[in-house]
Amino acid sequence: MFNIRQSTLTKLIETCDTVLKRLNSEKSKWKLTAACVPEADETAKQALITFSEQWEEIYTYFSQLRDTLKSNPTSEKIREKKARILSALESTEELLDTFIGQLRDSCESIGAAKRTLSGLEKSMEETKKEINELLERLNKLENVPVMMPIRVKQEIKQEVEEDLFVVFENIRQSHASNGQSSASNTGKGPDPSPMADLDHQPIELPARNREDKVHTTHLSYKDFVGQPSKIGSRPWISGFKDGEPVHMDKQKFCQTLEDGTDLFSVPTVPTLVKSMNGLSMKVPLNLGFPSLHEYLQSQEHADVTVIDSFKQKALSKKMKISEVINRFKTPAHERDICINILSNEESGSGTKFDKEFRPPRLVEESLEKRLERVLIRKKDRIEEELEDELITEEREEELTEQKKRIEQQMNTFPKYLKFVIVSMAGSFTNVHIDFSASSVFYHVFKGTKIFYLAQPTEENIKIYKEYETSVKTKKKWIVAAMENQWERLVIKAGMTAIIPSGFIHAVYTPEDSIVVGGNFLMENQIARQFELSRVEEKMWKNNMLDYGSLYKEFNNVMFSYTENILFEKLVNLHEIPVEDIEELKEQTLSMVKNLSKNVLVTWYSEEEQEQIIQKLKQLIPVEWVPVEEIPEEEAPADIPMAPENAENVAVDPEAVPEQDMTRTRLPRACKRTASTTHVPPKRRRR
Ligand SMILES: O=C(O)CCC(=O)C(=O)O
Ligand SMILES: [Fe+2]
Repeated sequence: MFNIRQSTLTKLIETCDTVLKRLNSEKSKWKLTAACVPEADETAKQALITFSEQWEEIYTYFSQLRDTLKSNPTSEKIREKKARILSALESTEELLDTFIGQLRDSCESIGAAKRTLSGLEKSMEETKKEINELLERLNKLENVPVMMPIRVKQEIKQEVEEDLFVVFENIRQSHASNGQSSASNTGKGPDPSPMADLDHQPIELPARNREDKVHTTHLSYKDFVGQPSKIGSRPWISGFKDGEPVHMDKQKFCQTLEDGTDLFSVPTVPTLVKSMNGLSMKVPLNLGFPSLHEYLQSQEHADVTVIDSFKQKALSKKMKISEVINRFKTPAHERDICINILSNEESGSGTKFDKEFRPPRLVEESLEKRLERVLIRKKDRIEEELEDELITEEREEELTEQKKRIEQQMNTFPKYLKFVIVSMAGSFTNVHIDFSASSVFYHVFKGTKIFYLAQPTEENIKIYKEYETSVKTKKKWIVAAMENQWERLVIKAGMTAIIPSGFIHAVYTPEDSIVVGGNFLMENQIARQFELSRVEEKMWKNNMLDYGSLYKEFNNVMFSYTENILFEKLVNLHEIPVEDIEELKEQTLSMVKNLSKNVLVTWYSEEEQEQIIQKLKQLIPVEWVPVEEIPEEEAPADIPMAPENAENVAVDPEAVPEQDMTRTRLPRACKRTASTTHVPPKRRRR
């Protein structure tokens, strides 16, 4: 056995010293690190403690080696010590590898968590900003005492509150969808179908509104009448859906027919025709959401006016039909607006729809269709006479003038028989009577529509007129004012409803729907049609109604009907079968009572209007009406407006009248070129 050389030993001892120094500092680092790891991180803390113990052990082995070296050891002894150190180092290395692997994993998940956190932080910041801005708007509102009418203030306040509702709703839904990722593993994710949120989840309102909300599954219509939110708005419609007044289903005045085979004339009560058979209506069979574009597209087809039903207002910008279709692809609960297109009329547009759709046969008996047929016949006769070579110059001039007038009338003839109504689930069209009390056919192609109808009794019409012509701050919604008057009519795809003149109605769309409808006047409804037209005209003059919502040609049509149909009937009175006399008498008396010179008339000059009125008076048989009952020349049409203290109406003295954009159709005239869309000047207010 050889002893090791002293110089080698000294070198080895020096190396040992350096290593020991190093180990000393390392082991205190491990100890320190272990102390810093929070208690919660059990694994990391344990690993670090094991490390520091290992270093401790290695340190001990090294110091033992050093002592051995100093005591003149044999190489055998040194090898033994070295082996112990190597084995300790090996297991430490293994431990280190595992720990480093763990650390790497932790770092990755920490990175991901950090990224999620910063994303969350950002969206929280945005939400906070949004809420602050909204609250600031609310605060500002409180500080505008004089300038703004209370009604306007209330409306802005309500709008802000609705926006807040949307912010909270988005937060609620993002919570729900966060929950969905874990729930989907168990197959219990929320129903993604349209209106899913309204169907299955209780809507949490912002705390401020919560107390006000009446929200039970058995909500009656009385309850939703009391809702504080604005009619049609997102929170309102979700309450309405829950409390949809199905109890109004009991048949009171409507009728249901299996098909149209027995329907030869326009019925006097709202009629649901379940099958199209016998209606003689031609519809493009595959019209639906994907094919809508193909049916409504045309070169000159202008963009459409879109109402956001949540806001009950038309959007300031029109929309391309392709965009409308795209928006319908978004699931209902993710939609930011609720599209309801009520004013898209297709007559003469040249679209595939215009070519393929034919309204039901019964519109042929409408006042407009009768007038149109007479005009066509007269024009044909004029043209025939003009071809006569022996015609005098004078007669030729007279006939050419007449032909020109007829052509002018035909070119600007009312076209309201091909409305394509496209509505998102959740749309609500507030209570109204269609323009000029026109009658309606309404065929549902896709989806479902629910009508709530009230009869045009004298009392109901009185309430309606007061409601329409008063400013909009009301204590009671008209639905409540006409309690027990309503009947609910569900129109499913394939069914057609015929709504006669003057029926008051509101419409709810429970699912995405496409409808084609048409409006027309009736000869036996002249008085009511005049009555409602005068109300609308007055509202237009007072800036409460948009010009496009009027039956623009109503007065033109009345003068032309008098000149071209009524005069002839009156002149040939003795030839008319007796059973028609009563009807003719009623029509004539209604006409003479209501026909007056009107700023909206474009087919006749003022002088011509006057001549027609005078001639009508002369043609009335004396036995029909005492002379003193015939209205004076300049007698203005009687337009009863809501008195300041009308029942059910709280009038805010500062409030300004408001245009109601959804009550009837919106400007069909917009589709025409600007030069043909003539808005007549309003007469000076009395
Ligand atoms: O379908 C709707 O929402 C409203 C239909 C209606 O009553 C109308 O356009 O006058
Ligand atoms: Fe309507």
